[in-house]
Parts: sequence; structure tokens; C-alpha cells
Amino acid sequence: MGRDHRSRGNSRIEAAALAAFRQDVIAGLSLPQKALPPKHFYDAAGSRLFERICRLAEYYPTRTELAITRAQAGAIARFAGRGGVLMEYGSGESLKTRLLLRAMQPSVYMPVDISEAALRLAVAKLRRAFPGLRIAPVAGDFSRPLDLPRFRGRDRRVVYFPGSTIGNLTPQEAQAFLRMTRGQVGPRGAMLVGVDLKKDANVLHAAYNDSRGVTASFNLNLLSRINRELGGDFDLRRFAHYAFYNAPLGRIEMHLVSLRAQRVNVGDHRFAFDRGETIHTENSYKYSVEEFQALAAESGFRGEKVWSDRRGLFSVHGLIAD
Ligand code: SAH
Ligand code: AVI
Repeated sequence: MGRDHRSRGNSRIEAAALAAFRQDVIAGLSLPQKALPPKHFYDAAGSRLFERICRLAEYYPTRTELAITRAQAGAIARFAGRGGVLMEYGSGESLKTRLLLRAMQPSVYMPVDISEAALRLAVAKLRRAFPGLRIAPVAGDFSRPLDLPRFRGRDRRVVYFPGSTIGNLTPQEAQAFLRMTRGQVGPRGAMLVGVDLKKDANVLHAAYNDSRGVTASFNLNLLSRINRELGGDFDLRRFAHYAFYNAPLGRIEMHLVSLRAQRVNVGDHRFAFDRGETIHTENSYKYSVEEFQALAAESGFRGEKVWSDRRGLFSVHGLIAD
């Protein structure tokens, strides 16, 4: 599988990805509030841990979105149209996508994911389950310009962005992302976006502080990844997972807290931590239906349809390019 769909030298691409990771880590740990971009959670181990999170009792988003998609597959397919090109950003294990593939019968499916390991595995399974489907995987970072394959014909293009991965972007980044996809789908295009809804803070707290500690391992894996790939010497016993709902900003924040004053090396760089100082590793924004539709409207999309569960936990938005 070629990154950006072409068969360039894999080692050159891996070296570029490693250099980008190093740059983000050095820059992020040099900030007054240390911070790391959440896209770096997803190495092979991180993707496996995320898949375990999706199956936890406390983590309601995956099973709720799956149930909405299952119940509404016919309506979603009527909205998005049958045939056409289905692009998916942050496809991971492409689980919910299977329901859409059956209902929409696209001519091409283009999953895009930064985690090459997860993408490779998902595509191998999909090729077995959907032998007639044309699959054009792209391993790459959707926050940067991507060189995507082009398909001839006048087929409608639909972008699928499930899982509330849009919540891991700031509202400004989410708008920029929606504007980019608006350009990709063109005037007749549509988008399906999974968005986690605002709700009781206790439900949110439990979802990001699960009793088995899988979310803690997912968060701490970022430090293991820095040790493995960038020659870091983080001692994982000296950091702890910390997640809370920041109500005024409408987002879950995940941090890693330094349990003591310490110094950590990453290659030739040295970083000092005070006791209690944190690295901010992820935001997960929660929206009301109206807030998300307003965000989409400012990015060139009209919120045409919304499918939700009875408890109002999660929403799937059908957007039309305006
Ligand atoms: N869509 C799946 C997975 C969501 S997890 C679901 O709904 O369950 C988020 C996924 O987005 C991961 O697979 C991760 O590797 C991918 N991802 C996160 N940031 C990314 C980026 N900047 N570019 C490409 N993929 C990204
Ligand atoms: C992928 N993303 C939408 C997940 C979320 O809920 O924000 C990632 C995650 N972080 C902790 N648990 C799950």
C-alpha cells in the first residue's frame, strides 16, 4: 500500500513521517503548556488500544453510532446516493463503514488514515468481505494537503467522517477541514459526519476514565511511542492519565500529569517537568445539533439531515454542499 496512493519508496515516506513526529514532539514539549497533537496516538499499538476503547461498556460513542447507522442505513443511503465515490477520513478498522458499503454500494471506497498498520489490516479484511469492491486506500495525514487518487466520471463524491474524530479538532480546525472537504466533494457532493453530543458530565467522565484503565494506557502509549521512535527516556510510572470535562469550552481534555519534578530526554533535547505539570494530549469537543450545523454552515455545507439515538447521546449529520 503506498502512502498518498503512489508506490514511492516506503523508507523515504517513513523517514518523513518520523521527522514530522519528532518536530511536533520537540515543539509541543517546548510550549509553556506542553501539548502533543492527538493524531500521534495512532501507531500500531495505539490503534489496537483505541479498538479496545471502542468495546468498553463506558465508551458509548462507538456502539451508539453503530446502532444509529444500522437503524438508518436505508435513509442514509437515500440521502448520500447509491454508487459514487465514498471517501472516509480516519477510517481506523472501517467497522461502521461496512453498513454503509452494503447500503450505498459505492463504485470506489477510499479510506484515509494516518495509522498505516490499522489501514492495512482493515483493507485486508474488507477485500475478503467485499470481493467486488474497488478499494483505494491512502495512508496519510488529513491535516495536511494530501495527494489523493482522482476518479473519472461524474460520480457523486461523498465524504464519511465518523466516530466524532471531528471533535478532536478545535472548532477552527474543524471548519478548515470541512472547507477542504467541501472543495473535494464539489457542488453535488455530500458529507456524513458522526458528532458526539453534549450530555451529562458524569457520562462523559466515565467514558474517558474507564474502570479497566484502557484509556489511560492509550494516553500513556504516546510516551512509549516517543521512547520507541525518538529515543526518549520517559518513565511511564512517573506520569498519570488525567481526563476531565471542561464545560465552558464544551470539551473533554486529556492530559498526562507529571507525578514528580523530573527531567526527560528526547534524543538531544531535554525537558523539565514540575510536579503536577501536564502535557495536554487531546481535546474531544462535544456539540449540540444546532452548534454543529452552524459550524457546517460557515464551512459551505447545509445541514440537511440528522440521525440520533433516543437518549440523545450521538448524532450522524447529513451535510449537502451549498
Ligand atoms: N473511524 C473510526 C476510528 C476513529 S479513531 C471509528 O469511528 O471508530 C480516529 C481515527 O482517525 C484513527 O484511526 C486515527 O489513526 C485516524 N486519524 C487521527 N488523526 C488523523 C489525521 N490527522 N490524519 C489521518 N488519520 C487520522
Ligand atoms: C477518535 N476520538 C473521537 C476519540 C474520542 O473520543 O475523542 C479518541 C479517544 N480518546 C479517548 N478515548 C477515545
